[in-house]
Amino acid sequence: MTQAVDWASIRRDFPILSQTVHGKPLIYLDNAATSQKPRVVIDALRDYYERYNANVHRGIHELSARATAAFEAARARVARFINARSPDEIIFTRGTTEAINLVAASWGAANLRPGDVILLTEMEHHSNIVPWQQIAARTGATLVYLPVTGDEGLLDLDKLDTLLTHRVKLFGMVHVSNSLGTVNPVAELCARARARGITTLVDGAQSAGHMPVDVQQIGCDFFAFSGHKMCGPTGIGILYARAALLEAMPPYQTGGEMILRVEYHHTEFKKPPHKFEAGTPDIAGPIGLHVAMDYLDAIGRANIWAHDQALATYAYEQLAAKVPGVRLFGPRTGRAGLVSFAIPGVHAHDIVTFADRAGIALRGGHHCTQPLMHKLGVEATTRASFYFYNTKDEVDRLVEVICEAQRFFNR
Ligand code: 7TS
Repeated sequence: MTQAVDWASIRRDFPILSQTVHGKPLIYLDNAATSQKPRVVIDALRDYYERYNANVHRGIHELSARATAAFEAARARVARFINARSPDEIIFTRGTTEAINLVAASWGAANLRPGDVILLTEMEHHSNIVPWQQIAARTGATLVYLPVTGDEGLLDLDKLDTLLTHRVKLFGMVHVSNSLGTVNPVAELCARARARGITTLVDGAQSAGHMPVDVQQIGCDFFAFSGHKMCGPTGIGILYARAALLEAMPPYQTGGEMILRVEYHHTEFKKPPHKFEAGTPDIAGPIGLHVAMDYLDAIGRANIWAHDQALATYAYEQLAAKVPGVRLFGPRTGRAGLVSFAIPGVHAHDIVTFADRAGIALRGGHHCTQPLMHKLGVEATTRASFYFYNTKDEVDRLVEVICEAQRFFNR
């Protein structure tokens, strides 16, 4: 259920948005790369450094106790945010990329054998491809891809059953595509994999913080996401993993913090999640992310999702109607909060540079999905990605500027 939200007042929580760029009011439409931060999150970081900065899990002194309590409270908050069964299923990482690297290096090394198959989709971000290529090369496993249908950017689900062979050990899938805006039916995909005993990993970089996420309802084994794309600080990410998997997995990095006892020739590790967090962690990161999650839930993730979807659908329809020859990628309906498009004869980098002069922040390029770009037959797309502080007026201005850019470069 969505309810009336005072979006204009929420926008004022973001100090960075009330500035001009190249003499024009900033229109920030690069939220898929990173989101902006509300004042409460920035304040929480300063508060930590000004009042209780200390290392965690080791000091007996008061500041260390306070920092440790805040750090572990953030872990519990993440568990509630995605409905994990226990905080012990939450590992702090640097981001989605490190979370997936952890799974590939630890779970992959322990479970993959020559001839095994890692099934991915053709719309994965490089961070859910390259770590698997690396572990495949080390273990003798191979990579197979579930196809994307074409410009509408849907997964070819009819092919799934034939691809889910007994050789498949892991099925990795992106929840929301960062370059198409496709929302994949991850609960269904995970159910079909689980029925065959296949382990599943969902890349939630573009979904967490944008829509309600419930890992038990999705039914995945691993779920990875980044704090900085959901109003939190950079440098903090999350790996959710089912407890039984974490128990069985070997450590990722080793050293201080993750040990119970070390001898010169032998070490006993802590239990998860600490087994997977070697060294001094990012402490301010989880503390800031905790406040970000509270902030998002006060607005309501269903409200945010409805708002983002409405802006993206409106942008898609306006671009389709007003930009002659535009090629739009991803589904027309049911898309997440971004639009990705190409204009014949104009390079995406030229459009982004032109838009920048108008104060609009876009992204042009392959969006770290080069194989998908090759499949679509483009080198790059221009992408506008929205969040809850963006407005319909900003979309109107975007479409105006894209039309101006097209006239400018095609004159
Ligand atoms: N997976 C997806 C689907 C992503 O969109 C991104 C980042 C990542 C993984 C990696 O996240 P990180 O926080 O570890 O870097 N996507 C983008 C983007 O679309 N533009 O800049 C970064």
